[in-house]
Amino acid sequence: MLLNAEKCWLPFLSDHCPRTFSPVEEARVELEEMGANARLQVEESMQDAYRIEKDGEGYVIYGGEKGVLYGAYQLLEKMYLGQCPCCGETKPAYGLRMLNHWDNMNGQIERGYAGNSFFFKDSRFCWEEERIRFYGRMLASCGINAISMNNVNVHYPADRLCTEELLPEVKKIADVFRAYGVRLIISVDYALPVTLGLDTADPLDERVQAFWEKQVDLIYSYVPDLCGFLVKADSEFRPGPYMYKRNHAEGANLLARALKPHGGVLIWRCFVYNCRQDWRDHSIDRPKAAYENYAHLDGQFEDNVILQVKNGPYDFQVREPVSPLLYAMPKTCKSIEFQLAQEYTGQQIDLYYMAPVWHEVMDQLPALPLHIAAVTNLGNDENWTGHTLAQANLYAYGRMAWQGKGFDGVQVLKDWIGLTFGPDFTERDRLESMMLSSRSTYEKYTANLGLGWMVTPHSHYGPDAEGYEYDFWGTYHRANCRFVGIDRSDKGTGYIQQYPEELARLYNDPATCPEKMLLFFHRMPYDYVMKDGRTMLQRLYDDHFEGLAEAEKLLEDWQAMEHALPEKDYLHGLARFQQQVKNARNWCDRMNTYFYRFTLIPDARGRRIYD
Ligand code: GCW
Repeated sequence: MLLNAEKCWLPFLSDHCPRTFSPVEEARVELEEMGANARLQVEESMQDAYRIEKDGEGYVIYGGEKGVLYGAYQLLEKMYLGQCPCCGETKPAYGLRMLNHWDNMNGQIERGYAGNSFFFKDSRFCWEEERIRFYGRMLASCGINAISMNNVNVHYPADRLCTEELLPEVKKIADVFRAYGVRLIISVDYALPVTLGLDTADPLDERVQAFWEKQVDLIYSYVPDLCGFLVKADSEFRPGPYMYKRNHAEGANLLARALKPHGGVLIWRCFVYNCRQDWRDHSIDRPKAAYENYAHLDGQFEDNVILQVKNGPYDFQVREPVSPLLYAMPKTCKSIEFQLAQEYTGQQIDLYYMAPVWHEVMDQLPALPLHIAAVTNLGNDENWTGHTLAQANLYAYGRMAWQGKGFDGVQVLKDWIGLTFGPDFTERDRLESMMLSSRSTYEKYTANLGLGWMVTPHSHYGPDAEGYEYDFWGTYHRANCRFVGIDRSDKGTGYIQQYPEELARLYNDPATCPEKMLLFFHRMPYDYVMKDGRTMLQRLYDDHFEGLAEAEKLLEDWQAMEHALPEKDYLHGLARFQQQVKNARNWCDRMNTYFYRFTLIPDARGRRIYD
């Protein structure tokens, strides 16, 4: 049984192949060692797709250049797990299956919970080829085909990644990733023309256009298959076209036009909102922002622009509705952005398997966007992800990006457990059920009924019911002694009207609104009677108590698995589950007390709520 963190879910890959072997050759050697004779048949037109067949001599993997690599990894995986490897043609649901690192060049990772960057340190590139190669295999093995290394908040000297200063280094790392079918994306600073000497970055200024054309030509002379640029503009103090009174189509098209002759794409984030709101001002409602900034621009973007929209309208809270922008803009190419980094979801200490969230989003969207992205949960920790079990989110994300609506988060988890802990791991059912219930447990003790943001400001870890209440970020719940939540119906902020009619109708009425999002969409009295007869307040109390009990059960379950785990890994997990129980207790007590102090209504079941 294996829990070699460095190896993660690729137990069948050994290090004995000479470095000169291509990833495909390497995979073929591994297959031979597993007793499978495999021939690879490249059919260029198949691109990323592959098909595995069996004949008298063994397996044949048909696929495009990348497809055969995906197929070879899939065959290895299936053989290791003892599953049937033959498949009809399988092709990815999304074209670009991206990971966005938020790594700063000083080595720190914004919202990183697994150590420091494995790309950068002390304001320069700093990477070990072995680790990057291994990372390339991890990505290819689950089908991810593009990554950005540097943070979307581009700080000096990362703005120089697209200049002569750092391009030779970008080229070197791109060469390593290329072998695994992974293309690079550079996060660029919209104000680069100004940094490098122009007096403006106005997208309609010809000098700015000429600047970007020249810069992009230079970049492609180093990295001819660069995927493109990723931009966070006019958001959270980043520069952007609004500084020049231009809209975001004008802003994005500037870069898109420069990239187009090289086949590059411009990925433009839609995370734009007023982050200087006055809490006294009820006329602004932050979740409305993305739609308000973009929806009316449909049809105005160049065809190589991809608008990258966060899955929810706020910011990766435990539970949010699907962003209304994902239903809008039929003429514009979009990408959906998830966050594997557990910023609001336990920071890779508390257990949180994300597949249920992805299912909710995909089940609800009538049509998937063409591309998908996720903020990584990786760092230079020995086990890549801080909590070893958080690796499952990366693996499952890749699978989900491949399978789209057909994604089965339970089966993928079973596979990940088998690959990581060995096919004979005796505790797999227990581990599976711990992970499958983890999101619901976390939601119960931290963020009930769609209430988010009750977290410690800045770190976003631990409870603070009013931490953001009087701040300028626009994330209020406005609790008082009778009500909590924001009315986003047609009588309130009108946010709900951004949805297609049928959904808007469903959400608009508290009686039909899904209860798990009740307080996101509505401002409700504490004595509102929920569908099961409990009052809303009692439901808040119960959820917190249940969440704590479930966190305690997770710890017990982990302790019961001690016999099946290597000591080091057991102890690593143990410390995290113990911390999770402390966290859950803190959340439970503080949140229940918060609501009790407002209402003075005790728990109907007589449990202790501190006053
Ligand atoms: O959630 C917020 C984070 C920021 C992040 C921003 C974004 C990279 O707190 O750290 O900045 O989202 O998505 O741009």
